[in-house]
Amino acid sequence: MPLNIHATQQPQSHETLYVSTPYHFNPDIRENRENPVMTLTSLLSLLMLLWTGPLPNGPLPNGPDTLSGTIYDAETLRPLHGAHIMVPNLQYTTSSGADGSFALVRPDCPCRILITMTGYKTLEMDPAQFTGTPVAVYLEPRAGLLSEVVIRSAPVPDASPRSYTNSSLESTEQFMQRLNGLSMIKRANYAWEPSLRGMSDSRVNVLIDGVTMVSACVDRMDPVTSYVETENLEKVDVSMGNISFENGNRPGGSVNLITARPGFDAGFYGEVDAGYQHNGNVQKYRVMSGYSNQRNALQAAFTLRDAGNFTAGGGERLGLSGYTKMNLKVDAGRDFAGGSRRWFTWIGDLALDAGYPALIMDTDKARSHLISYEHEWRNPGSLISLLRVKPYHTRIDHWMSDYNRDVTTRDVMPGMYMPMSGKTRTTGIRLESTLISGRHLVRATMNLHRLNAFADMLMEPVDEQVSPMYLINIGDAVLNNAYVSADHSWLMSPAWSLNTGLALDLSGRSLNDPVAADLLSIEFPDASTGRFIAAANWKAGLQYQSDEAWGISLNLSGGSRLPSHIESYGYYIYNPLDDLFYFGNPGLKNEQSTQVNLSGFLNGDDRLYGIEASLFVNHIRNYIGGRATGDLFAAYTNYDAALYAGGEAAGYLNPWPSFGLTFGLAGVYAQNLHLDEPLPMIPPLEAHFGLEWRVGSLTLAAQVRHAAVQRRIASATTLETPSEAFTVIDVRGTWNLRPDIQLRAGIENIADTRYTEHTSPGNFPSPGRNAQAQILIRF
Ligand SMILES: [Cu+2]
Repeated sequence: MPLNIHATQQPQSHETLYVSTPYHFNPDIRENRENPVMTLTSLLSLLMLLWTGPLPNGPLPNGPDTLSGTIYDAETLRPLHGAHIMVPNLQYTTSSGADGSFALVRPDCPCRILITMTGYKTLEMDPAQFTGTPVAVYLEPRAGLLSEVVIRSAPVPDASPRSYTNSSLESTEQFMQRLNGLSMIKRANYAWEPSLRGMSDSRVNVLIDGVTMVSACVDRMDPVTSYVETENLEKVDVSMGNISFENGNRPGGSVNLITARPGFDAGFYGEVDAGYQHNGNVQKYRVMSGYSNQRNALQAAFTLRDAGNFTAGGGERLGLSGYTKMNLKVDAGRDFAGGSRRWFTWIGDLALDAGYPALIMDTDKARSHLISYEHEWRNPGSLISLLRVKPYHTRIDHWMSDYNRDVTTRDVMPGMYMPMSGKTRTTGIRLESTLISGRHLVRATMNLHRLNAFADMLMEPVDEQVSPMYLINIGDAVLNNAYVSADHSWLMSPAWSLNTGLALDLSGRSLNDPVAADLLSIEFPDASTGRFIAAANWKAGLQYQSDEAWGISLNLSGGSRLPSHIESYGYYIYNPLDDLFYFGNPGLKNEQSTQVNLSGFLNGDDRLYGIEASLFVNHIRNYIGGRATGDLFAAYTNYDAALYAGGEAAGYLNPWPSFGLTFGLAGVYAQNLHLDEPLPMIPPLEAHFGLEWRVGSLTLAAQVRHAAVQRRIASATTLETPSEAFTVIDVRGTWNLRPDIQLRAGIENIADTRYTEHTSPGNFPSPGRNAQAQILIRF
């Protein structure tokens, strides 16, 4: 018998907090007390109570017959109106009132309570968790149009337009490229590097599950995004500008690649998929399998991709554009009573014979390992709702050479082979905590890590009479880095909230190879290779939000970026953008960035339509860039100032439940104010338009992407050429043949347009028409 109980007025007073997660908490209080974190928690609760003042008493506590609580947005702390609270088997259902409160008859069964709301992750709770005063329930928002790509294992009818199903034919990079303001730098047919608002490399922090991993190739062949597979990702969290402090503070923003973890109590399960792409004869195979019971979970996934040379639009076949790549991910988890979980994760990746048509050499072999252990406590009954401690270690080894190239006729170093190797190691620990009390939410992050980097090369003349020369490109750089940040959100009234944050970057660094240190001190006699540097960052933001219908926010921030290990210590590093060999400068000053960001959103009733837009200005002092010091060489230097300004807009329209439209627009203006010329590698104005149509078990989608001309090019610092406008159309279809069998097919670049991304070096063209098909079987 269905039962509807309407919400009653509840004050905002709570003792218990539940944040939506894919799993539930054990409500056993005795277990909670045994948790070592609880003592610290109790102390902090007391401090927090003194800070926020005493809490008023709730008039309608949880009793033997009723369940009551209030539902909040876990990010903004706003009460959520219209969330559904239900007991699936019994069809008990209610929804939250204007102040987020609800009450429900206590079900007399060993069943679960589901709390759902469009735009939020579903939270599962146990009726036993509703004890004492009304509980506070926090729902985590799903993907925002401009900030996240969420990857799901199955299509979700009410998912945000920024959520995509995994096991698709697209790579991680292809997914990410659809985010407005994010473009891809392509040097090959894989391992694309993300650029946010025209900024890349060390101006963007790319993390895997919050872990700092540093590329080993001095020629930027191996962006960190290349070390994970799309199918292993749950979501990609992108933050543009330095608004979010959680993932490090960089002027361009951060990209956190969040991998999917196994669930508990799933028994034995698995997935096999095979895919083929005709352009480049690309084959992809993946096997994933796992076993979990209530307490333990173990899962392994292996992916193999093999690609030949691809054909650009119009029919030109590009030599040296194939690759072979393998990736293995293993997760082991244990669920302890009292909301505590431990995870061990290993991600191993191996790429062989990967060609880089845009560069002068190719990767012979690239190998990486990421090992992490994570202990997570979710303490619903306390002030610290989340605490995560994560030690980690990563290692990357990279070998490249030009043995497959004709070096006798090239412009750079003719008649000379230049095999190179590079390696990086990071060892660190990441700590995260979320504190919620009343109308205050604090997120604190600490990331301590040591980076070891080394790179060297051999110059082997084709003429065997001449002896080869050995050169160290990075002579054992050691960087001990500490990053600490605190981010505070205060919900001042139901409509207004204030966000403030502080972050500190500290780095003690040295170059330990004495020969390399001597060589650099000849270039820069006044700078010492060993030094300690610090950077402080601040932010303040004010937000107004009227219900779910519309909102606007203004953010100001000041950030300071430490020079990277290559900018500080690189030696004789070839840059294909200007054909010059670069020297690092150990005496570089920090880049100082001042940013203003204005953004807003508007949502129609029942998610019929939605629009989000952002405008930004980013002024950078002491901008780090290359400056030619002769016909062949350049050095990193601080330019007085640079300016970036622009914006993004994204929207969707769902006129019928089975039909949806999306659009996006992004543009950036970037100028080197010191040289009074455009900054190099800035993406042109770009727009995209998509539609999706669901008919029964069939989903059809089409995407149109248009990039305008880019005539604003750098000439003093880079040998850049203007790029032409292009339009690319892709179509895709997914057919759920049976619940456990899915077929996918699609054609990319259907018109076989020849096009070049402006951000790709050497006018490297993108693939032409590409037909693809894939089968996925679950068991
Ligand atoms: Cu390389």
